[in-house]
Amino acid sequence: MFTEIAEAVIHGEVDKITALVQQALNSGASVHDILEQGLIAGMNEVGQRFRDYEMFVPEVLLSAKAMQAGLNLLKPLLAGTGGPGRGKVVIGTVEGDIHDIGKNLVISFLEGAGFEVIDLGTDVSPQRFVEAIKQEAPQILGMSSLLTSTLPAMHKTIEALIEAGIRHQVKVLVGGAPVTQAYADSIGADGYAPDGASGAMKARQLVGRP
Ligand code: B1M
Repeated sequence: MFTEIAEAVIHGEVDKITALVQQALNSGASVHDILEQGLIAGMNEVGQRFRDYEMFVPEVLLSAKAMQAGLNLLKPLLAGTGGPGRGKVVIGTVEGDIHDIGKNLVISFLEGAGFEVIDLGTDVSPQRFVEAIKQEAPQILGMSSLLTSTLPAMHKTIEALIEAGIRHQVKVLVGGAPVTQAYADSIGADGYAPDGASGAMKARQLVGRP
């Protein structure tokens, strides 16, 4: 069942994925297993094939669409651990980077944990982050980066917060495949999380409500 879901992601079968995920849920599979062993496993294989030049951008985009369709079905089920009122998170993918599937998954977990989330989308400049912090006054700023080449944009954004005199107003949480705890420490972020579930847990710790 999970292999079929992963295959549907790999082949970008948007219509099929909804039926398969629904079927898995009906049969009692856990959301965690559908995510990890189905959708994410499929996307990891896509990444491997992309790197090996066996898949190209148009096919990867279809896979991304299929993954998102599956995620949309799981999204309401990721809720339930938090209850409302944990605080506000402004989040975005950093400048130069248009990957958003991981960010969207993190958002689902944050919302599930009771956070209000303002999503700035992708390719978000440091200035845009600064403006959003001033406007929204969130407790947490979340940044996602999937490209090694856009990692420095996280650092630039933290520097922009310092320059604007608002660094102390928010806790900064960072994540994405090339991000590590050591990198997060080196740029002065307050937290790092390797995946969506731990992202929500970290966010709760950062606002002092674990
Ligand atoms: Co691109 N891409 N891509 N891509 N892509 C990667 C990231 C890559 C690893 C593929 C590879 O070479 N194997 C590689 C990056 C190498 C590197 O720099 N280290 C790469 C590249 C090179 C590129 C292009 C440069 C390719 C090109 O054009 N030559 C280009 C860059 C475009 C740009 O951004 N400027 C590009 C384009 C694309 C598509 C547009 C085709 C598409 C994106 C579609 C979309 O997002 N809407 C795409 C995709 C789909 C991928 C792969 C295959 C899948 C990414 C994904 O969605 N994973 C990816 C290979 C891979 O990761 N296996 C790849 C599933 C997702 C659930 O995981 O995003 O890691 P992830 O998110 C996780 C965690 O990282 C974490 O939690 C999430 C959930 O568990 N997390 C956070 C993420 N953000 C977080 C924030 C947090 C906390 C945790 O707190 C705030």
